[in-house]
Amino acid sequence: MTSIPLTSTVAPLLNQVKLKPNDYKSEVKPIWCPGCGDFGVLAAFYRALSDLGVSPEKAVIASGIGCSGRFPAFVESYGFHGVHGRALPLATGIKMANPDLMVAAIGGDGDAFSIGAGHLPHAARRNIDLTYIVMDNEIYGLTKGQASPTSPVGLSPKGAPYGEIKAAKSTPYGNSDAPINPIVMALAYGATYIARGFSSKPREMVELIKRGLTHKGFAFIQIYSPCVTFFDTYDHFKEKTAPLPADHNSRDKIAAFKMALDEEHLYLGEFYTEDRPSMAENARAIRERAGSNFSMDSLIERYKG
Ligand SMILES: Cc1ncc(C[n+]2csc(CCOP(=O)(O)OP(=O)(O)O)c2C)c(N)n1
Ligand code: SF4
Repeated sequence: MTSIPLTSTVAPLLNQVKLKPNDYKSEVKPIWCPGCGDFGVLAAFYRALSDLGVSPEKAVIASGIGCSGRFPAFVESYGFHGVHGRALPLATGIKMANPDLMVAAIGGDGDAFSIGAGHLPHAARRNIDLTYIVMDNEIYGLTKGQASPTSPVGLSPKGAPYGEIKAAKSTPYGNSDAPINPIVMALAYGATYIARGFSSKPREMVELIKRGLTHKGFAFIQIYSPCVTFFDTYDHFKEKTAPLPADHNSRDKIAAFKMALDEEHLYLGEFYTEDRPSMAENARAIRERAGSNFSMDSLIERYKG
């Protein structure tokens, strides 16, 4: 078996340019509502690229549909605004076609955990070398406030267990579906970097994004990013979030599950990290095992008539 070096494919992309965070702003001005949590995530993303010294032409962002899906347009880099729920397949294709790029996928909780949920386990188990940032506002923002897979039980137009809600037309008598737990999902599926941030905690977010972007393999970052227009959860997250305890061992998966399942706190920080060969490394190792026999033409010949 070929030995596989555990090095991120993005290492050669670091410290290539000296640009300020504002240099990563595109000419397209965000059209998010004033106060939307997504602004904080975008600013942290600019800062992370600047700190890492990544050249804009070496970065690609893929997104699905939603307010969150507009993200790539606001970054001075390559971007692909795809269809609803398909950020991960897009990002996977981009990274496999050109592993020498830094690839991020961005989505909302609906995009990631509802229509696109089938893609998350496969990106995680393959350990594709990219960073997936999910801006979780616990509602469908773009389509005006329906319940999402992370909405709390009880969400309705008349009120909610927390936060102010102006519309939840999909659940007029209250949402009865239990919310999913994204960190537990990512742990169970085998993601090799798993973290949670909050858009009101900029410094912490920048560090998590930088760690994700430089991690070898699939990095999953859930970021609480309140939707001030349809479900204002700022006070809820300010009250419930807490940094992971200083003695949390992020190499211990069972400990990570326990912290993710805690009902008292919504912990922020790095839950889990692991070294495992990435999808590109595995593909390269298979090519090496196939040796000189590997060519598309010989493969086609073998299956002809
Ligand atoms: C195939 C398909 N189904 C449904 C929609 C309608 N739609 C657009 S965005 C969206 C949900 C967006 O919610 P989320 O992903 O949480 O992102 P947010 O807008 O909150 O950032 C839906 C259902 C669509 N565009 N395409
Ligand atoms: S509707 Fe909500 S998620 Fe969309 S831009 Fe406005 S505040 Fe942000």
